[in-house]
Amino acid sequence: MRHFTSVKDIGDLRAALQEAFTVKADRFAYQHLGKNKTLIMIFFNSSLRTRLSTQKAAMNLGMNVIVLDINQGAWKLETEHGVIMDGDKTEHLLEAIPVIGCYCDVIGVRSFARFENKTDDYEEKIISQFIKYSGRPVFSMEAATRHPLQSFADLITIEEYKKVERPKVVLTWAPHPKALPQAVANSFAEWINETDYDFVITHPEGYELDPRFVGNARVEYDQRKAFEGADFIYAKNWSVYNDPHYGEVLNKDRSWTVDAEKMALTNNAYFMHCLPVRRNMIVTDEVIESAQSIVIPEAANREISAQVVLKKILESL
Ligand code: AN0
Ligand code: CP
Repeated sequence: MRHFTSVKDIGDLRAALQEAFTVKADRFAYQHLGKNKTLIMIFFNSSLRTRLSTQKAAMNLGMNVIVLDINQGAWKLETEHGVIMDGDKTEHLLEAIPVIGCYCDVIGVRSFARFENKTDDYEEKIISQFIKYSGRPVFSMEAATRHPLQSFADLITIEEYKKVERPKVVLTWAPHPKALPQAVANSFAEWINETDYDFVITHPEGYELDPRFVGNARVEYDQRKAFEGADFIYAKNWSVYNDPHYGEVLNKDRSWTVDAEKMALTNNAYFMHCLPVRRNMIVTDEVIESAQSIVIPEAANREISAQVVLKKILESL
């Protein structure tokens, strides 16, 4: 595998999951792969889990790691082609990217949707330039439309916790005060659609996701109905996808918060969220603190998904 930006890059999903369990059982067995290899992680946005888990995964593989927060100490980057750079941007992405490529063997990029231009976001304008101009393998640490390292970790977690072969998995929208990307939800849908799980997406009207990601999932506008018999509840907020309200927050309706009364409708479902989570907006304290909440093991599996992806990239160098 050279680049990793979506589920299609991982190849056979069953085999990738098997590899995840092998890596998890002995995560220091592949130190030779990363010896004298350098990972540079570029962050255009904040992170706790992705930064720590990906660095840990790289160290498990024996790699050297450099982390750069573009907004803290680097030059302000121009990303548009053809502009006269007489404003506050000091350097162009078209120089910065190949320069970054000079100092490393693998590049991880976090660059969220900017909500300035839907086409730019959905064409993955930033990460695709890293792929084009860095000369290095590039992997997504959440780009504009997807967060594949998260979705892979989510799938590993579901496989670990599921009690039936084909669990009912429900992706539910939940309220949040600020506009968030669709990336986590898109990506979760894209990965779950590669399984044979019973997959339902529930959200208020107006929050329809891009049909390319919804795929064959059933969409149910009644959240309570969606929860009935669920084995996993995966909560996430996202802002509007459809025009003319792309990137907007239409409502912060707390009747969509995941609470104990709704969880009681499920088949004693596990509660999942990628984190960071706003308590008592997305989910009540009671649910996230309950025995059914698996948000911490889910976060722990980020180290494993990152290690499988880095291992596959290193094996291809
Ligand atoms: C980001 C998002 O929703 O895409 C990152 C989640 C992993 N969340 C926030 O910005 C709160
Ligand atoms: N889940 C996740 O990607 O968390 P961070 O934004 O903290 O990296």
